[in-house]
Amino acid sequence: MKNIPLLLLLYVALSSAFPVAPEAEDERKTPKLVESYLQNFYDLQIDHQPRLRSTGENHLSAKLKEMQEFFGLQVNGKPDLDTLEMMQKPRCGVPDIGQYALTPGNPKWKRNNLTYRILNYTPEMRRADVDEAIQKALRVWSNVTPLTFQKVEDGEADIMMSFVYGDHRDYSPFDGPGGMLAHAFQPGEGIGGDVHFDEDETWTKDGTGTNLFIVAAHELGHSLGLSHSNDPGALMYPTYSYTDPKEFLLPQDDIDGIQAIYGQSDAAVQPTGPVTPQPCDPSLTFDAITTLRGETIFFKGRYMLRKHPSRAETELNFISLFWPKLPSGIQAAYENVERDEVLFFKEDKYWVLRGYDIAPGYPKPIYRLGFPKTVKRVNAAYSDETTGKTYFFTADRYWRYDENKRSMDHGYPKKIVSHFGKIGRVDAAFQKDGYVYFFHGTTQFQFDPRAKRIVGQMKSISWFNC
Ligand code: 01S
Ligand code: CA
Ligand code: ZN
Ligand code: ZN
Repeated sequence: MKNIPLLLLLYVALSSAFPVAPEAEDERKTPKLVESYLQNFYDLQIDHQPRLRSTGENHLSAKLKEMQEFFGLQVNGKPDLDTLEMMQKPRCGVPDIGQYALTPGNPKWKRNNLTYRILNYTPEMRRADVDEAIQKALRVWSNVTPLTFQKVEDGEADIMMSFVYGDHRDYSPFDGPGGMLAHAFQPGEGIGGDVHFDEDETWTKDGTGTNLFIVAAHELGHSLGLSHSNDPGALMYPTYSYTDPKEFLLPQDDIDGIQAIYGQSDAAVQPTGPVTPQPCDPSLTFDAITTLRGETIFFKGRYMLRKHPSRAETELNFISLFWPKLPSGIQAAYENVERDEVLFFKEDKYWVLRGYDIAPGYPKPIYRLGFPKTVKRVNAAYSDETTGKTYFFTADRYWRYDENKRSMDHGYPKKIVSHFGKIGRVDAAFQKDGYVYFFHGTTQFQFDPRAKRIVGQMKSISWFNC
């Protein structure tokens, strides 16, 4: 069995008929509510098939403990009254927790000091660039665990990596360009831990072709015992999505997964990673918000949440999926409806979106808009369609820009509090249907520009039908 790559192993584990384990009896008596709740929100797999489990811990009880921990209940793994009560409360339909998955059977390396070897190189990349991509991919995991990786040049290493194509005699042939990009074997002897890259892909060190670093980091997750995650932002999510290696941060879901196997890093300060935003998380805050041709786009880290006025659900995407040229961590954005443009700001630079594409020649420095060179960032912006004035927020001041004259109005900056009232620092702002919405942490203020006063206060997530 150790000679079959990960995906086949998954299949075998789910389909074979092992003798009924004692815990399966308990699972049958569990109330339907508990089962369906844990299925919906905690990725509980119920196939009424016993599974291969090395810990011997009841799967359902483990999920119950996870849920009890999340809600601050007594962690006993039993569906007691408090737990049942919590499950019956109305809630948002988005799962609560990271969706990482361990490989069935929970295989893991028994040593923390592992070796790796690069057996051959791809002709499309310089050797040094391959070495660097692999080293960086290993560091992704060693940074958050007690694991270390040492490169060896010959002999048998724990993790053997190679570029191969088509049928390469492990019963998992590659499929030519596209489709399957690589695969890896779960921890174990021999082929265990090994990584194969499909040589029919165009491997690169940047965003063209297939980025070797990103795929290697994902495969190494398998080599260490992780399976695929349901968290769309996780590295272990099954599909490839490009992130600039210079900006890459291991998502929290993957950190949680690998630490569940190997424990925390030896570092004094435990590293944390980006959490995939969940629209109904009441603690959600935003980097920037803008309207775009009738939709409202909320920016958070490398993500954007898209809300269409007539659609109930909110769409979560990587910013890079729509606009590969934009960085993550957009700090301000506004729409100029008249010109059908959206401006994005990060640090002292801005980009212009014309229609659905970033205009050529950007980013440009924000002093071109009339800011003094001492202004290094904009926190929020919105444009008033009716007056053609755009408002920029920096710390406790705001600036006013004239879209018709294309210049900053005189007499600015002014104090935010003098015109908008006690809204504090502004994280994000947008204008919609005559009102301006200001976001400050998890609080949102509705401002009426005609009455020049705040007319409402809501949670920042009020737009997502939670
Ligand atoms: N390897 O780890 C994979 O997940 C395979 C699919 C299995 C059938 C082996 C794969 O190549 N998946 C594609 C992929 O992009 C979709 N994997 C790498 C990644 O970075 N997510
Ligand atoms: Ca392929
Ligand atoms: Zn292979
Ligand atoms: Zn995978």
